[in-house]
Amino acid sequence: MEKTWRWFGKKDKITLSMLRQIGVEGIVSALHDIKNGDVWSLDAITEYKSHIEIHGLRWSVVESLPVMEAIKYGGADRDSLIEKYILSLENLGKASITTVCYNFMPVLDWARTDLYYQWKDGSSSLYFDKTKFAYFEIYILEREGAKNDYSDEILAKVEELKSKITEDDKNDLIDSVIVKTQGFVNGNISEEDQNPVRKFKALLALYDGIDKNQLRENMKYFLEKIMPVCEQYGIQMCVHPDDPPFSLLGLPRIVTNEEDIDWFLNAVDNPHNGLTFCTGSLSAGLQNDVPKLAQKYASRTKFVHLRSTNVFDNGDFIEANHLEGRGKLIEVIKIFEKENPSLPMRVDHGRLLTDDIDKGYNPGYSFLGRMLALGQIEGVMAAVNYK
Ligand code: DNO
Repeated sequence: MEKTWRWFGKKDKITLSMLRQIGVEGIVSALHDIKNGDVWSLDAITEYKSHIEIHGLRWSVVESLPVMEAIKYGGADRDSLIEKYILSLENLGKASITTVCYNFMPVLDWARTDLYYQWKDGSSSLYFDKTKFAYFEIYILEREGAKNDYSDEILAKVEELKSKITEDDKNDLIDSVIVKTQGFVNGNISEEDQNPVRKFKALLALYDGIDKNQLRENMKYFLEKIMPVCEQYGIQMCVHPDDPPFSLLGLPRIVTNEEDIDWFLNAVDNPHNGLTFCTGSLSAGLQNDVPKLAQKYASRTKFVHLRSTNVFDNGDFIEANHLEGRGKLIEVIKIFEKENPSLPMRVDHGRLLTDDIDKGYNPGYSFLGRMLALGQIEGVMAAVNYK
């Protein structure tokens, strides 16, 4: 597979020269400065692409071209937003950038409660604490009916947390769930928002009455509209699985498991409608056998994200070392190297290790942590291809 790396543009503290030195071949990036929903002009795309190429690399994958909420919930302006999306795709096609990752998750692009969960060795990783998330829904968002989504055991832990949580802890939790994890990926909430909780509640309200079937229909509608431009320019659309792959905040989730993946691939059975195979997101769902899914969907996979998780009995999950945990990366790499070896692959998330700490990297996107993982994955690729 092609060794790619997610880079956040010229403001990224990790430079293209650093990436070249560690053996990265392709860049995964987006025009992060363009407001969500606005058209990516051919000029802006070409300028960005040349900047990457001057550094001896190529722009391999767009991650992400964000799908606006109104497209997902089927708002009145969805057709005009899809028109703009098509124009961006057309411009990407003209610039020969043909792999486009996106997601169809309502409101949140991904969810974690802890960005610096401490490991015994002094490093840290991302973590999802189910009790904290339940507390966030029940007592910070005050979402109606939220309690019904949790077991008595979790609810008892939530009450315990409520009795001791400080104002600072609450603000940290808000910051982690809806600000810090969202802003840098062009999510709905950014550091500049004065009242993120109010804004978040308003976003959730947009999905009142939208169930799983409706969200599926809206995804199908979107895909059908964009397939002609994808066919014309050879663009491979690849949806990212929901992270985590289970229901949150009372919102429907439609890319979580085998049944979901079958559904969207069959609903629009076109080779340009594909999957981003994220071993990390999929592994956080106990229903998923990750290598089995990799084998089944290898031909419809257009892009691979490699990371792993461990899921605990209480429903929490941690981002594991890349070669450990439920992601079963060794098996997955073996499958993709055999079935679809030209795929772009990026190491996803890494721990904060030694010099990474205090560098202010985006959550999950450390330098040394990801570099270590890239080295491990490169080693596995070399081993599985050794004759
Ligand atoms: C987080 C990422 C997501 C992902 C998008 C794809 O680290 O996995 O932000 O890029 O959901 O659209």
